[in-house]
Amino acid sequence: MLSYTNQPNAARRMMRFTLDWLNRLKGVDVFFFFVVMLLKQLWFNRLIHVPNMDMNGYDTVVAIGTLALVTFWTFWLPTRGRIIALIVLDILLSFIMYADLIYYRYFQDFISVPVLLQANQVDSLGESIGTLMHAKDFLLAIDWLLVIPFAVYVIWKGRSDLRRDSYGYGYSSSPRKSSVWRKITIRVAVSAAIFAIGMTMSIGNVNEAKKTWALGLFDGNWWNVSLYNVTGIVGFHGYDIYRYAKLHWVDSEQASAEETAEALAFTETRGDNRQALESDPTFGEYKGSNVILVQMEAFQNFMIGKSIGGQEITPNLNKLVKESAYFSQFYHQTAQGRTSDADFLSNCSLQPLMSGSVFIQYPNHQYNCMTGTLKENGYTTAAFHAYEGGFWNRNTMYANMGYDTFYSKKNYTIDEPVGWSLGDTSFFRQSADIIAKQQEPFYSFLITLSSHYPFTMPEADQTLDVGELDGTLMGDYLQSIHYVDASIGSFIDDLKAKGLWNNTIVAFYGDHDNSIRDWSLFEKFLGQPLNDLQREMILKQVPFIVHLPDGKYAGTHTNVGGQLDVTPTLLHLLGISTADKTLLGQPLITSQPQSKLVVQRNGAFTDGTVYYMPSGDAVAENGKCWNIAANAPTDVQSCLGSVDDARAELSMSDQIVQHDLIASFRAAAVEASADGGEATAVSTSGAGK
Ligand code: GP9
Ligand code: MN
Repeated sequence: MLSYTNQPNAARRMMRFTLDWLNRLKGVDVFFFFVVMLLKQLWFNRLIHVPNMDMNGYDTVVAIGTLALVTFWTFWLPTRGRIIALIVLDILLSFIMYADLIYYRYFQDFISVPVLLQANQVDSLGESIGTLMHAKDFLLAIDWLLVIPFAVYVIWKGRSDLRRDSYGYGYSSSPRKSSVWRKITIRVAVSAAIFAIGMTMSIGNVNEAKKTWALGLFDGNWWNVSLYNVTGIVGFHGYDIYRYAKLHWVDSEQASAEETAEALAFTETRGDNRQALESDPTFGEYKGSNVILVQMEAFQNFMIGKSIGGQEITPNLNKLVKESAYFSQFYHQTAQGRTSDADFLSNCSLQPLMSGSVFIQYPNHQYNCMTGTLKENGYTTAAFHAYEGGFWNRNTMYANMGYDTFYSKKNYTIDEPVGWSLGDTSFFRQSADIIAKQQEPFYSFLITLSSHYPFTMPEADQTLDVGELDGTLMGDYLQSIHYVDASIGSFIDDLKAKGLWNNTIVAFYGDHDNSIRDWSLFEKFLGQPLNDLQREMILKQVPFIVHLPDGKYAGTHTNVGGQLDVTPTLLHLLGISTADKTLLGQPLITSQPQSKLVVQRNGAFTDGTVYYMPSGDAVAENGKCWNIAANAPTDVQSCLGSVDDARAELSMSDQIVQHDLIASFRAAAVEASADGGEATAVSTSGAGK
């Protein structure tokens, strides 16, 4: 029987044997590392269990490639150093995978640099962390039981062998110069080869995927989980660090003092305009009301009031627009960030980015979003969307915007699946139950999903007879819009039954167009040919419907507006001043309709009289100017006067978003008040937090 005191010696002998063996079979430690880490990645992939994502041949090749990229440099080290480096890498990568796993189970996303910079998001894991840890996760670290004691032994052995240099890698026993150089050359050559192989297997393959099945994924960046599907977990973190560094350190320059002052002056003018409207009787007319704001997926304005074969497509909204302030000349202003852009525009009243999404690229910058402002004013704030919480980086961005709670897919029972997720009828029903339990006053922001492209509805929910459009994208779109309309009808009934209809401002707007690009389908449905202006209006106009508790201001409002006017409109009605907030929009419900310019991300704009479409060469005079009433092109001179205003709005917004100028404005204001000087008229009230 082995005595207790003999055990350490046996263990030590075993370790010594292993070390000798690894030293003799050069590089076999790296081979083990690859096998172990590959198995862990396979296990990780199995544990996160993303639907439709299995580690196939492609993923394995990319995973080996990324492992080669994180290990190539270890060949520069002597055997013992390399073994320790590999063990450290093993512990580090396993730890990252484990952290990602826990985070994924809660947020359906992976930990990214912005998440790490925003500690309060991880905080929200809080009490539930215990339920997120499963016994089988232990396999991700099972090898630590052996490798950690082995690492300790190797370090200890290294120290005691230092004088003897028994492995001949420490250069302490003056080996021949030529043999040292030979070893260095071999190590550099091996590491260079591993690096080259790693690059080909990982980045080479990812680049191929980017040209084919992952086309546009790295530009859109809409979901980290989709990126993971292409890069693997190690590659994802490499890409995430690259993405962050490029955006925040390489591509970004600090805004100069002049640029900051210019942006401040620009937004102050907007604030002054809003302040002037605070003397209007509409300001504060609905002080203290709850607010429910619904962003409707791909809901275009041309659906309102339309019928097909004698059937109303949106009977519930048609009824609602008669009882509400309905804006018939209201535009979405989204760009590549689609749904997330609509959300940002409507809640934070700034323009979206030219490329990418603010939600993904600048989720930690400061904004004066409506959510945060309402929270500061005592509102309970919540967002509701029955899809993966990590999509469009909502988990991170919503925490920054000031939502107390974000109810995502995991908070819903998927009892009526439609398209991507839960059908809107059940989504509204389950959301209303949560809303009704909230502390008043509340702000609830809901995002629908059932009318998402390609609009495939279950047979039972296709209740319209779309005639010759049957089987076309347009036919499917009409079916889905009809279904969403019915869901909204039930939601309104539910709010009435719950006693919320009369003390809540309930507003709806469409997020963006339906992505159907076959104009013959629109023409068939509308029964007329469409010129460029009509197409643009169909594409860009979404409904904006504001139901006030007493039904006041009901009817069709023809003054123009855009998504960035949503926040100023609602805060104005609630009597919350936005004079010192960095917002671009203006209230749309005032006793006298205000004139304004609605600016699109591509530089197009309208004031309700003319519609300007820029030309591709960015020469203002080469753009096209339309007279809306005449539905015909007019002299470009009629539009040129506003081209610079539109461009200024876009560039000022970009400065603010990209250079985090709201943070600078606040810092300047704090400094000014600390100096006892006159505080600059900027928001000191936080970044929507
Ligand atoms: C998913 C939904 C869809 O959460 O917001 O986004 P989209 O594809 O319309 O931008
Ligand atoms: Mn959308």
